[in-house]
Amino acid sequence: MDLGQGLRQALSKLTGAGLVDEAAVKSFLREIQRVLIANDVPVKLVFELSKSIEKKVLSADVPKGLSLREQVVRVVYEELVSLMGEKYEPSLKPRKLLLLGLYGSGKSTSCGKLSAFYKSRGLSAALISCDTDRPAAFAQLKQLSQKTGAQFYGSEKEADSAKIVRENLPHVKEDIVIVDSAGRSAFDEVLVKQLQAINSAFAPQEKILVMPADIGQVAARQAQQFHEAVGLTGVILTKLDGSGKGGGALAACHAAQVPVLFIGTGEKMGDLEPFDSKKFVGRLLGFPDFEALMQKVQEVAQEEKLEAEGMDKLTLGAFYKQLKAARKMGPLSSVFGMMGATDLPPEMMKTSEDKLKRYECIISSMTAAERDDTSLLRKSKSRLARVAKGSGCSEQDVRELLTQFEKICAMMEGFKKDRGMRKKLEKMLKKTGMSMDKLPGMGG
Ligand SMILES: Nc1nc2c(ncn2[C@@H]2O[C@H](COP(=O)(O)OP(=O)(O)O)[C@@H](O)[C@H]2O)c(=O)[nH]1
Ligand SMILES: [Mg+2]
Repeated sequence: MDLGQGLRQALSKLTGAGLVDEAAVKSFLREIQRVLIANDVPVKLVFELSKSIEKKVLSADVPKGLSLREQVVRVVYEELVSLMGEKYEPSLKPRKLLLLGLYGSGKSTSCGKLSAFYKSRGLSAALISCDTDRPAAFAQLKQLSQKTGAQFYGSEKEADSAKIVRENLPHVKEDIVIVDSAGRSAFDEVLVKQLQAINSAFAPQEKILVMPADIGQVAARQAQQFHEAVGLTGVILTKLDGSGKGGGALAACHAAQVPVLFIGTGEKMGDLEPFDSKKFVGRLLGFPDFEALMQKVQEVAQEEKLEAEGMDKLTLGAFYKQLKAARKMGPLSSVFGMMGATDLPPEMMKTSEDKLKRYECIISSMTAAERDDTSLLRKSKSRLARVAKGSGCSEQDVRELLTQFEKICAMMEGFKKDRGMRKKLEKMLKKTGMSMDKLPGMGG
């Protein structure tokens, strides 16, 4: 199970629990610990994190408008963000970048991606091939430069990489100059000497170590070694698309105070993004725009306070309205999940257009009293038969509707302790509007 899956599962267990109390929070924290450790986040960091979550959740005052479960989600989000590090804002000033790292870490690919990134920001870019070890390295980088439209510099015959820099640099006119260096299968003296020579010939503002995310917490030690050899300004973590250990590598780098500048998320030239821990964690937890969502939850809670009571009982009429609204917006499972309604019967969320029409007929065939109190229909065969006949549906259809409705009522019962959960759900449906399109599965 990867980090995102594990975290989402733990969260949905917690938010699905009928009552979120101290015991539920503690068992949730144990699960989070297990997931993080299994995903190679250093144990020391995991314990610090869970201690800090526990302290914030159990001893701090819950901010206005948040229930305990929402508070837990918020704190977990914030703590994970601070575990993974800072957001990187790439400078758009002309500058020189040296990429280094071991074999196959993704250096050459990242050189190409970086040139594409800066070009998309309106800067011109140059690539200099200084990998004189691998025979195909020159051709590979040249090809990448053709893909991204970067200028290419190098010398296929020259074996001295520092000399390549010295000879080519004076001719480079581009804003962003990126040097691709040779790797080794392990960190050693030969590599260090070569990098130091390039470093002094090139004098780059940025020295960026490229590491694949699947090395997990080893990332910290590797960064340390390279830092001592040439001094690093940051790292690029590649292959975050395939690795469940990305969280471990990110956390380890942050703990070692090595900033993660970019992450690579695929083999294509566009698959590079400046690292943003909020975005990363939001995606992991399944809420890409977590802050907007949280704000909405709080707004809804505030409004709800101002409003008079009057919706203490869920009626079939209100249920029907809700059902129709839910259909219009597409699957809302992530919003509902966040608010604790993970047990919403899936068949209800998937109710077909046809069924909705049938439900509408059935409900409109009921008397106001029956809509207010469905037990009348359960108690009286003749009432049930009358509604079925009046709506042109079978008695089975009517019973099915009652059953679904009763399930919802039972679920709502479970939320009684949770301030105005039902009203929140109803308001979420009304309010969410455009911005919810950004959530997973919300499109269309
Ligand atoms: N899936 C994925 N593959 C990557 C990523 N970055 C690099 N690769 C692949 O990793 C392999 C090694 O990359 P390369 O740039 O040649 O590594 P180098 O030896 O450090 O220069 C190539 O097959 C790349 O396509 C990434 O972010 N995601
Ligand atoms: Mg290479």
